[in-house]
Amino acid sequence: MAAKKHPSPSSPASRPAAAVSRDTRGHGDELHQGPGGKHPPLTTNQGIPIPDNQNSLRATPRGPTLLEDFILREKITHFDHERIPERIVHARGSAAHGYFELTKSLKKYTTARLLTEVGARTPVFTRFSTVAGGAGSVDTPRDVRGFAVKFYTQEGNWDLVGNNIPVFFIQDAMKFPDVVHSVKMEPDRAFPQAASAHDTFWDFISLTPEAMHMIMWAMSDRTIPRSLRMIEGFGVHSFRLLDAKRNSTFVKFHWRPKLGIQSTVWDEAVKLQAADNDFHRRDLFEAIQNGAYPEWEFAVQLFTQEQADGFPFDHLDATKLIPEEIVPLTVVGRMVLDRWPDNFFAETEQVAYCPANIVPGIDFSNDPLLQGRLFSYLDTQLIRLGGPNFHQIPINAPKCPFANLQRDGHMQMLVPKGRVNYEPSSLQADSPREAPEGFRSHATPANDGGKGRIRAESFADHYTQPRLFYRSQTSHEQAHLASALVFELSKVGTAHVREAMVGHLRHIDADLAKRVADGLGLDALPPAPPAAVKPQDMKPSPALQIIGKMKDTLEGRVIGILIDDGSDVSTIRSLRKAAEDAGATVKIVAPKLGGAKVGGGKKLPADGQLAGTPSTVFDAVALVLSGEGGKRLSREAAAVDFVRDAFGHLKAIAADTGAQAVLQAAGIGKDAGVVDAGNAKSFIKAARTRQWDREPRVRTLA
Ligand code: HDE
Repeated sequence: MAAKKHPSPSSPASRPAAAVSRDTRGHGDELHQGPGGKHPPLTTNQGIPIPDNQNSLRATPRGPTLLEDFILREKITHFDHERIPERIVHARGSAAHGYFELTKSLKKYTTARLLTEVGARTPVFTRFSTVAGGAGSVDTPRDVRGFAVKFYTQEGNWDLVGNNIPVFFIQDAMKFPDVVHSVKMEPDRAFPQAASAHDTFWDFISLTPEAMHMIMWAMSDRTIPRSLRMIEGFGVHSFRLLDAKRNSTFVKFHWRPKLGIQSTVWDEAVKLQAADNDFHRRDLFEAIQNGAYPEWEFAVQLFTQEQADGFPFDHLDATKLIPEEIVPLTVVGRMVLDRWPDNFFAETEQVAYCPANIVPGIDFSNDPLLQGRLFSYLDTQLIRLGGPNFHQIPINAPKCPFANLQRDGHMQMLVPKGRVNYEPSSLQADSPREAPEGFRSHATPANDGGKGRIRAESFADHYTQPRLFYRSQTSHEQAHLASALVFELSKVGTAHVREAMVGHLRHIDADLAKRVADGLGLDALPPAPPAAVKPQDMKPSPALQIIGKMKDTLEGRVIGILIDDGSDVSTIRSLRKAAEDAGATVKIVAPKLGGAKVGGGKKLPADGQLAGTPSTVFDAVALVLSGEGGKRLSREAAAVDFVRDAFGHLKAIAADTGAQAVLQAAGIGKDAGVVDAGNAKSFIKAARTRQWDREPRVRTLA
């Protein structure tokens, strides 16, 4: 009996019982199945063709379902296992494929081919992440960003697993579970998600003086980046480069974004969490889809043991940085990300970075934090990816030949041939043998001092570098940092924790401590804890700023133009042209997605509907409205907020005469960043930066 056609297989309840057939081919024929093409037959994982993907095998048309239905069981079982345990840290991430190109040879220092062959391109897969939140959390919390690069070199995979901050919270891997437990959601209540502003984090930090330098960075605008395309990256630890004779030079690795470094302001980051949970992921995706490939310079700081001995800090302590003013950066290459992954799970989720993946010519230093990491990543991946063969997953597999005698285990994908799975052996001509030119470690002399659980005295200075960081900032950035501390500590319910933190700040900078104490409403400055080493004044390092280093450019930025029926088309056109000429992307926002009838009655389609496209997602905004449109939108909260937030987030605003009604409703006065929409040139000039001088007018900073 032929099946009676039914328009929706998903609503079988509406189907008359008499029309039901065991032969269901043809259901859905009337549904639109997308563009034509050559569709391969649907099969099970065993390759068995599936004739019906709509109905399970039932004993009768109305059930029960049969256990025999291997197609259903396979499909559901696979679904049940679709989630693997997410990363305990850095769970939320976005990644892209690309390449690394060497521009300057480091031949003098290393044998690593990727660092010696100028012009050679090495494929990379780079994953950016937040640290504290779960995989489904938002993109713009105040948090450190992971910056992990897998180089698929001809000599094996090298993973440079870094962050967007050059120092870390702790000096010893022993403390990592503690710092992570403290920042994650509190175990009894399961909140807050993706936030450090809570008691357990600040409790741990207030009892961990070595964290103070990282805290300065974490409370700075570095942790609220505008875009993943605009963050710096750091390998953090000292590594070694080894030449052919295994002579060692120390090295710190740096990534510097071509678009310049840029951050949001805190209120903007908070509102972005509502406007677009995926703000950074979408931004990276759109840039790559549009061919505006994100790019970073790769730079090294090279220094000898003798130089290191002269530093006023221990470079093996991951809470310390080497100011660029002491050891300058040398740019040796660039990384371009030019391909979005085909599948998020297979690639971004399953990629397994490991600082222990290193190639001949590069080596580790003794940094005790790095040493602990060398153990942790493989261990976590064994459980996260389900067994010892995760290196065979395509995203993790080296792109050079690899062969060894490791065998079997869960999910073995390879089919090794022959009898020989041991070494030494004499039975098989093609069994793998040792490679004399392979990876060798530096013969580092054993440290003086005996074995023990000892923290070196050279690690004891916890306040000099936080002071260096704070004092190197512009006054705007200092105010942001002090305000961030006030914000975070105001979410801490326990008074003694708040006070202990202010006590630490007194060692860093007296004015900072006072500002934060004032902001918290403390009546008196709490006592400073004892300091093992009195902080020193280092020469300020302007390289540690963001504002001072921002590039004067609109390249890679996005301008939003709010329009409505009757908007002047020539103003829109000239703003668009000026913005695009300056390298920005333009998006039209209108009350209706279908667009607005602009001057001349032509309809201009919108890229975003006003209610769902607040100004937080733009770098600068323009309002081009007729008198009528301006009046209408001045009564529309989304339009008033659009311009009020742009003003509050220190963005340039262009407005024509019709738009003045909206500006008035938002209480916006004139300043250098509020310009006439008819003057595209001055708008572009204002849009190239944030209006920092406006800030004291719109919010009270600590
Ligand atoms: Fe990680 N870290 N980490 N970390 N880390 C992980 O590995 C760990 C540290 C970093 O996009 C985990 O596969 C220990 C510093 C990034 O997949 C885990 C210590 C830096 C990523 C782990 C540190 C990092 C991770 C969790 C202290 C900057 C994400 C899942 C000794 C230099 C990589 C995983 C990606 C991920 C352990 C400290 C960066 C648990 C024990 C310092 C970017 O193995």
